Amino acid sequence: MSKIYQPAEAEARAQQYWEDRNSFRAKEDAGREKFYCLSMFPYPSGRLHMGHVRNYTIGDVIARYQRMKGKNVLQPMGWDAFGLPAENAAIQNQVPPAKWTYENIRYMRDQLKRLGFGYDWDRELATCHPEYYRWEQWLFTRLFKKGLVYKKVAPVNWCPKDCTVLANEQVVDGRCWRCDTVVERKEIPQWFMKITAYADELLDALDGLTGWPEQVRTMQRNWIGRSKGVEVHFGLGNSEQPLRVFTTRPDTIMGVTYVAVAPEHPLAEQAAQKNPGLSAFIQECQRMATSEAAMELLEKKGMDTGLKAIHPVSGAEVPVYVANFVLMAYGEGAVMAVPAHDQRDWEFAHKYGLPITQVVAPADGAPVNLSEGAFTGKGVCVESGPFTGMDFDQAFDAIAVYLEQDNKGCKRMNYRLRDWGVSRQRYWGTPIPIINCPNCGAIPVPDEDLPVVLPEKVALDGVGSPLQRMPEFHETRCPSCDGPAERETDTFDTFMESSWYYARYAGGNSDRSMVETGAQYWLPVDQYVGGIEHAILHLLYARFYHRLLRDEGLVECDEPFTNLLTQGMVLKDGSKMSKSKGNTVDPQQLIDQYGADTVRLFTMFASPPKQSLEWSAEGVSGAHRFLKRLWNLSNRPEYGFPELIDCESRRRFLGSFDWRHLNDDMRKVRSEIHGLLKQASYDVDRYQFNTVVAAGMKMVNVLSQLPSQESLNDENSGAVATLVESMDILVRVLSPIVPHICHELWPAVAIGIEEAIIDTTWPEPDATALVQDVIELVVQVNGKMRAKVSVAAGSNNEAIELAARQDPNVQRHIADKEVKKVIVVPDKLVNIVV
Ligand code: ANZ
Ligand code: ZN
Repeated sequence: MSKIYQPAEAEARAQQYWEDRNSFRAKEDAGREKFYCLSMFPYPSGRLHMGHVRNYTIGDVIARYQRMKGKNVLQPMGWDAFGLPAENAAIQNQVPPAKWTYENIRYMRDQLKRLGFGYDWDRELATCHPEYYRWEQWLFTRLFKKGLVYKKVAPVNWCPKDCTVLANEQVVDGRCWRCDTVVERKEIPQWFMKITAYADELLDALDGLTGWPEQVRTMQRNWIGRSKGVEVHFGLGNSEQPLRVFTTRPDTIMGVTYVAVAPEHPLAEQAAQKNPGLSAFIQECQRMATSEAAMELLEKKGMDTGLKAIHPVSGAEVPVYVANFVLMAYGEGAVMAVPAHDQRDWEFAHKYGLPITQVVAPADGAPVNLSEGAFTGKGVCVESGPFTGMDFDQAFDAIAVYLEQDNKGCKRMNYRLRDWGVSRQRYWGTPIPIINCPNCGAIPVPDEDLPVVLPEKVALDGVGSPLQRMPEFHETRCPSCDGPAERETDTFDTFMESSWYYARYAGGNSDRSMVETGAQYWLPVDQYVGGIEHAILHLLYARFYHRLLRDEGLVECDEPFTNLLTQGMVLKDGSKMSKSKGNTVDPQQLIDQYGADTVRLFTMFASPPKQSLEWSAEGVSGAHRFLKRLWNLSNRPEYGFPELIDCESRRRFLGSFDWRHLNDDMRKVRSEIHGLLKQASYDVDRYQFNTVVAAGMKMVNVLSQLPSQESLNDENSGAVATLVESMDILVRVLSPIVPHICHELWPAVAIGIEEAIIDTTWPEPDATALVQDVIELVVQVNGKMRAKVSVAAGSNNEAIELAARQDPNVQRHIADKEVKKVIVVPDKLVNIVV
């Protein structure tokens, strides 16, 4: 072994070794407990960035640690290969998206291998391969038949100059990012997946996801946004159809002084036909942003339609307004306004001079001043006719019953969650497996015609869709009537592919089924690691898709990810490392300069996984210096002793060594090492890898201070044994984090069989080493051994006798007998004669 630490060579040797032995190939084994460890797969953008390195190092450390704990580990890797950047690159560099993507994959795969991540590369997948997306198409046609997907008209951002649909991020200040043309809203037919059919299940199951951060569960709860409320019907003079509103505060119904509808509401459109002022107002509203966040900041504006609605309880007439803060997509797209008890309604009423009527009072009788704002708390109903005196719950039920009996409303749940629009007017994605026939409508592509393969040889110019210019792609025949028909040229949202890749890995890349039966062994994922930015969409879509797979009989469990770790951001000078800020550090350059282990060590040591990591060049070189010190420990003369020349002889030497013969100094050293190991074992279970590294560093400090021995003899065997055992512990503890250097050091410094580190186990602290200066005594009763007790070294005979008598087993044997004599042989035994 080399005297100098040369990471590049050590790392190449270790990686070759793992590859030759297929060390990370995962195989189902019903007799062994499995552990499926997954890091979110990357978009093949070109090169790994520090965020990837951090994510994948955390995952790899967990996977390697679980392996050392005896688990059967699966850790796969693949590519989230469809997406917009490939199209942009294609336009800029005149290279087809497929070619660009495959080249990036090749480069990034090499980078991942160079970092020594223990992936089962046999299971690698890229979502842009037809072998992958064909199953997505297949499932979509199944869902079509079940009614879980449907087509409806929905708005998109449209650039009239480029004749192309723009993603939200391609609209900059209302203009096309490429040609600066003002973007228009266009309504086009699109496909939707019925995630709302699973809203309750997705929400309720969050309670069981105790292995997820509470923050993520809360975000998902709010996203689904289930509200318990009442649907109320207001009469409309001459119309059969009532005006429906959704309210969560039916207790305020007697305080309604007007109703407001969204600008897109049919009633608003109807009223605008005879009212040019109103029509202009509605158009103005539609030009404004309609995102909920923007809505909060928007100045509240409205206009009277002139229509009157009839209050379902009092029969009074109230005006109908169009208001810009009412969302068409929420509830019924209309609200009953209660200015006394809703701040938004209050402001609106003030602005337009509408009455404000108090109908709820605080339960404690406190006064309410409605001239300053609404009273929004719950309390008791006042001035509310039959409901006066009721509290919120009583009024809720009573009003719902009243409305139900009169056919003017009912209790219901409302959700913020919308169905998932999966159509993208993009080229680089999975073709939607639908054929549009003028006679038969939308017909799913039959199984035998799947996959619908995306043509890869295309030139992109950013104008229109290339698929629409390829009659050989879109001109087809109807599977139902055989007449001429058109294939869909839209592709799926790329969240589709990332919603089920974890299941595909588990089943292997089978061409017989979407998810092979072997997947049941691995699923669910035991540990998922990724960024918090995926807290809602990706993780919610995956939970939804998992249920679709389950209900199709493809997976058995209910949830895809048992434990979720969301790693913190990588920062530089306090702000997020990102291309747009121009403050990125290229991990490749670090790997070339210091080696993979240094990069891995730095990212694990700098902060615990959940917290943000501040980049530090000093930290990187510090990590490198530490690895050199670790390496130098292996060059100590002791490992050159003929008696300790290989693992086997070291193991024999330790096996025959009696730790009770350690002198005080060595006992202290050994106790320190085992104490650090105990700490590290505790921390590694909680994924606090920074303090595991810290424990390793302290061990190196302790061991570096041990004086070197020239040869092995009776005098120094304790010191040598302590060193040999400690190095063994140290190498094992660090091996998940810096596997390459540990792979090299293993045969040189560790005990056990002369095998690679990959098959080793996590060390257990020796309890007797932890207790400093404690000796163990045998306790006999009438000459028969009944117990062993530990006492502080140097204890007097009384203390020893007391400890012996207190042992439960000893007590049983002396309980009802008379103790005649107690003989104490210091450091050895106690004999109680009864
Ligand atoms: C009357 C009322 C009185 C309301 C009161 C609140 C307080 P969540 O909890 O988010 O479900 N609302 C209903 N549909 C709306 C829409 N399309 N656009 C904007 N606002 C809408 O909120 C439900 C409440 O939001 C409903 O209860 C309704 O106002 C409003 F003192 O009805 B409430
Ligand atoms: Zn047809």
